[in-house]
Amino acid sequence: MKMTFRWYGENDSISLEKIRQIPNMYSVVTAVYDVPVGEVWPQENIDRLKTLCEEKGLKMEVIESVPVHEDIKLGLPTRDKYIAAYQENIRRLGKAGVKCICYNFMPVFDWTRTQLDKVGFDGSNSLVYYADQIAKMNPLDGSLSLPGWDSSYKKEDLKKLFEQYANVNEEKLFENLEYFLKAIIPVAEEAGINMAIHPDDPPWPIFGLPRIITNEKNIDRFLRLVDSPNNGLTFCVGSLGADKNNDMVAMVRKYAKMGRIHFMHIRNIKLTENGFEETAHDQKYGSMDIIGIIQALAEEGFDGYCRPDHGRMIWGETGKPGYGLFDRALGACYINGVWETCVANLKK
Ligand SMILES: [Mn+2]
Repeated sequence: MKMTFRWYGENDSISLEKIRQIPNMYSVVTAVYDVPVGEVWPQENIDRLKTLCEEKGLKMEVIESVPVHEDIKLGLPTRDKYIAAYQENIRRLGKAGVKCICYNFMPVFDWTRTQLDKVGFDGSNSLVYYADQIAKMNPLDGSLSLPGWDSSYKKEDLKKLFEQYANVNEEKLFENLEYFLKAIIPVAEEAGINMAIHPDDPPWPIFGLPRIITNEKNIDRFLRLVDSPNNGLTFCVGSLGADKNNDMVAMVRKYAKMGRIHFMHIRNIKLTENGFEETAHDQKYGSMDIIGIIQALAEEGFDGYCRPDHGRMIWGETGKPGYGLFDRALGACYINGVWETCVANLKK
């Protein structure tokens, strides 16, 4: 397992020097952030990021994300030009030595939470999702701004998108995903890149928009759409685990055995009657069987990438919600410790 850490490029308040000092750190997870969705990333921007990382002793083998243009998810006639740009991005990233690309296929909204700074029992704060708060929200009334949402959407743009998605149910979204995969996976194979879809977060429909990468049945279907090892998963524990019907340890074991997990996002959440709260990574603070998951990975000989996912804000740190240095670094250390113990026990 190769440990990685998300880095938001040169504007990130967390420096590569600091990331480098987290024990066992191998690669950053980053992206070109200043190019609009659907356009080709300039090779020099990609190469510059790689050089910056390598100067600090880190690899740049994982990209999160190359975002998918809405026209592709909607299946509009204009999708082909955006798919051509996506293919070119895969080729260019392959040239730069990237091995894994994380992306998602969630309509309009990326990960969704209702509060970013819920104070926990120990005075730290973290992101939470409460169903009763979501029920009161209307994304079309123009008053809403939540993390993971593209704040550049104007009220009218959002209204139009919602109208377009009125014709897209789960079946249609699967069809559009299949069309996209059939175009990009052969390019990824040639470029030596593993594509790793991120599950929907949370794994259920939001605001009436369909979501499909949500459970074992749908992931099985996704993997069959293009049955190539390069068509794989970012297995995000905190996303899939928000649905208590997902048997996380069994799913990790199954997909790791198939060689289809390329990237692990490991974090813990505490399930409540009303949703979930992000917690410290350690087993005892949340509802996820983090140790069981890591043990399954070790037993299956997992050699892909892993990153601590969102962290809490601790020790007075401020910054991008979920992406502070301190708690994610603690998360990496916890994962390292459990992993090393599991691997050592296997050798006994
Ligand atoms: Mn994730």
